Amino acid sequence: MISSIDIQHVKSEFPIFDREIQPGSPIIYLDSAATSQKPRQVIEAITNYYEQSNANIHRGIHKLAEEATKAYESARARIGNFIGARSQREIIFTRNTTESINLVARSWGKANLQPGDTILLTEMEHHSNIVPWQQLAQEIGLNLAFVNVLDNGQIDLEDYHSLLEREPRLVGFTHMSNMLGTINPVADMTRAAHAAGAIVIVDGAQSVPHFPVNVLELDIDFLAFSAHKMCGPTGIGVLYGREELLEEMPPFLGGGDMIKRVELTEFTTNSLPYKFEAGTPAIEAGIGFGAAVEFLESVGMENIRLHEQELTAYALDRLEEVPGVRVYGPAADQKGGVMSFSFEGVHPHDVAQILDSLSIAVRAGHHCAMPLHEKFHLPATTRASFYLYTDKSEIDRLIEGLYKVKEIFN
Ligand code: 7TS
Repeated sequence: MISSIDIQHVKSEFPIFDREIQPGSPIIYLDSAATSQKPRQVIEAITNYYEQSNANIHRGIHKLAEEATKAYESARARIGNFIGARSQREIIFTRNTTESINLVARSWGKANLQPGDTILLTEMEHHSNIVPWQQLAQEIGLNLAFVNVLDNGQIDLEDYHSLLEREPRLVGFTHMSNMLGTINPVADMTRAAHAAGAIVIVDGAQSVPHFPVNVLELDIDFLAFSAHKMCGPTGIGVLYGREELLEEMPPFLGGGDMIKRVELTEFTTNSLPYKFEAGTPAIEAGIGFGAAVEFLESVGMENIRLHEQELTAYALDRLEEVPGVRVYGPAADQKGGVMSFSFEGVHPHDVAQILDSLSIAVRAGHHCAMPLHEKFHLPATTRASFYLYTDKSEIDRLIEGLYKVKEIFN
């Protein structure tokens, strides 16, 4: 397979890669699962808003307010198209994936769940798709069930189907694991969940940035994702929700913008999506998010997936060469560009620190997936994660770095 991305051109779009951490040593950024780097066009969209159109949105009738509102709302439309939503009313701006999931738990959950109801999650969830459900479970007395993850890093589908027999009201799972890189069969899992009478929320924090995701094709009810992992700014994310469900849900936060009319003792809610967007939002971040999606579309999501598949296969091969290294998760065709590994006899933080001294940025820890680490009897792992700007020579540098770790610890 030949990379379908002109990697040098893509890289040149990211100003941060001009930086040298030590003289002659540019950054090797292998921490994109935590947050991605930002291309010039995103940074410029944000700067341009502040320099040319800064104003609050949805309320002013002056020129600047009109421009700001138009830029923010066209970002929403672009993002809606990007994930195949039927309408912009289905695109709720939040702060991040975490807030999107909390919105569903607080709003849909409180309105629809009764004591004794079951929520089905998986053992490979990020804390943000566990803790909000635990909080709700404590409050209203729900049962939480978790689908087993197999040793090869895949969801145990047999266990999934048998847990669906408990008739959960809601099923929530990640599209792609941020530790194992596992890509889950969302369409099949959703079909089964719907057949069992559940609604489905998908955590798209690691999928929407890396391959084409279409909410209609997948037929999911909710999708949560964050701009900052997909070349966009921090401070903004999306909750996609099926319009019929959103219409029935009570607001999450109360305040300005989410109302139609307020009297001293009561209020009526605004229409979608504003019903869920209380207060002045991160306007520049919304505009930057639109620019990020435009950038990703110009490269092509299929191309990004092909490029990352090639990197993943290459990295798995090369990591296996290093004595003492063990990578977790499935084979390359089932996996995104996330390599969590252990190094026999060396603590993950030491691995990360030595790599850092070589200008290689990786993450060490539990990656907000403590239950999954426990499952694999690991206190922590070192994680290298890739994106559209990662190239093979950087994986080679990582491997050289790991041989250096070996040398130091022998
Ligand atoms: N879900 C998954 C699968 C994630 O990987 C993350 C962030 C989140 C949810 C939460 O996203 P946020 O934008 O609300 O923070 N994952 C990581 C990570 O792997 N390292 O740092 C953040």
